[in-house]
Amino acid sequence: MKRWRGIESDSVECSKTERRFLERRLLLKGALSVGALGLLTGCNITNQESVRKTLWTMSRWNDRIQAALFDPNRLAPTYPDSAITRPFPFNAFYDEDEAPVVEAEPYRLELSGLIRDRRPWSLRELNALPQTTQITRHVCVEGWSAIGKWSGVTFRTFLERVGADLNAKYVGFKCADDYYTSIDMATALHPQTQMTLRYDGQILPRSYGFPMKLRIPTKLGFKNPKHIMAIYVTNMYPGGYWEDKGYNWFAGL
Ligand SMILES: Nc1nc2c(c(=O)[nH]1)N[C@H]1C(S)=C(S)[C@@H](COP(=O)(O)O)O[C@H]1N2
Ligand SMILES: [Mo]
Repeated sequence: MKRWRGIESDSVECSKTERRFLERRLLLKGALSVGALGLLTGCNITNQESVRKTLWTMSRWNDRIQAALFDPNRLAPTYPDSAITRPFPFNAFYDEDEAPVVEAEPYRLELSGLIRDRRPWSLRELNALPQTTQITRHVCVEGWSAIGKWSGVTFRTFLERVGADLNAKYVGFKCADDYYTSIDMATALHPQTQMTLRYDGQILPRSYGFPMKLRIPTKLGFKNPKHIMAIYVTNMYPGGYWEDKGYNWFAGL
């Protein structure tokens, strides 16, 4: 309990409503286990900055535990064509008509960081790589899920092809909107992690991430970046759009 003294010493009681709100937020964001939450229910915590720091540290620790538990060979369930959700829901931090417009030409996927061959890739070159298809379930933290059919290049194939350092810790993504996210290398190399170029047999529609998105059926929806413009490999924690606002970074299913 010693570690908590710093927080308790300069804090005051909070109201039942505040406590409920905090507990809900923490559970929603998966930042805390129920056991750890118990430590907070006395709620001597209104020193926002130290609470924020403590939760951040715990969340990063939680990420490491989740990463250690991740089984690189366990496959997400797949479904028949008949199970596909139609129409497939759109989601972003803006309305559908505001989705970015990216032109197929002169699109070039940029590569940087711990990658041997960092030359940019055109859509035509990406389409020339071996393609795979998956019908899997997309799960959004906002409380919906849907089954979709995505085709593209197995991400591992691409990473090997460009000579990415497969021992590096993270792969980061920058999108055509202000979105960005990052994943652990084990997930990047998972056999179902896909650089997606097609949705349901069509060229990936604008709403669903044209010209290219990452489909990761082992992670929550917000870890599936759409409209990817740049990919980098790094050992420095890159964070993400929602992750930097407090969502759990690993966000595995
Ligand atoms: N570039 C970008 N990628 C994004 C998002 C976004 O706002 N911008 N939202 C994420 C979230 S929260 C979800 S649930 C899925 C939604 O993908 P969909 O529109 O194909 O259903 O995209 C993810 N990837
Ligand atoms: Mo989401």
